[in-house]
Amino acid sequence: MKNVMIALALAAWTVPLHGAVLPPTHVLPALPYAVEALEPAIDAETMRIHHGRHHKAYVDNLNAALTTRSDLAKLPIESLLARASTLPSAIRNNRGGHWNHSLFWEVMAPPNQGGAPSPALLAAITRDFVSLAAFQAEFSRAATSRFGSGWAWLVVQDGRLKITSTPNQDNPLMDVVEIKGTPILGVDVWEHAYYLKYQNRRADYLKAWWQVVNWNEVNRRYAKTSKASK
Ligand code: MN3
Repeated sequence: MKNVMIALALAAWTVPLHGAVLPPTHVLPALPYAVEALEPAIDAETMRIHHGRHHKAYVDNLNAALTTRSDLAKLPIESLLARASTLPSAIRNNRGGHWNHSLFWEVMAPPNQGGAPSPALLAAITRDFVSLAAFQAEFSRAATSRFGSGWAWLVVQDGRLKITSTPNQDNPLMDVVEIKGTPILGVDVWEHAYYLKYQNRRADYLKAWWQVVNWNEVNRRYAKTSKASK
């Protein structure tokens, strides 16, 4: 009975007096593996802080920023990001941060457990970048040359693969970027992603990062975009 009373009290709390149900709040997704699972490429302490503090802060700050903008809180994610240029910076940065990190955890897997590019993805990579090695070199170049904080991406744009990078927590779904598309792989090159282990050696972080790319997830995301365009 006591539990029922608490449940009723909580339910009443989420429904304002005028009867409108508040939009759902964003939740920090659990990591799909243990914090130490990506070692030695990415150390446990970096993962613990990156997920538990940085990503959590984006989620918490996003929820706080949306409390006064229920109009924006109701929008599907694609529509929200597509109007990034008009968003308050707290919503643009924290929604981007939440989206980007949610992808980032999924496109990584413990060393040697991420599989390999599917025949379909490999064919597209070969078509658009000549070879897998050439693609990886160009992607790493985009990631190392991104000045300051940001991300490097592999996106699908009108059926073609493209490499791009964005500053801060922007991403290729936003209307503010030069190269738009659906991201299927992304790497965080903010210093908080690698500084504890690699200090200023971003190139070394990237070299190790390829060992923990979850190609199975990249393949899945690629297949989804090709299905959507048919
Ligand atoms: Mn980060």
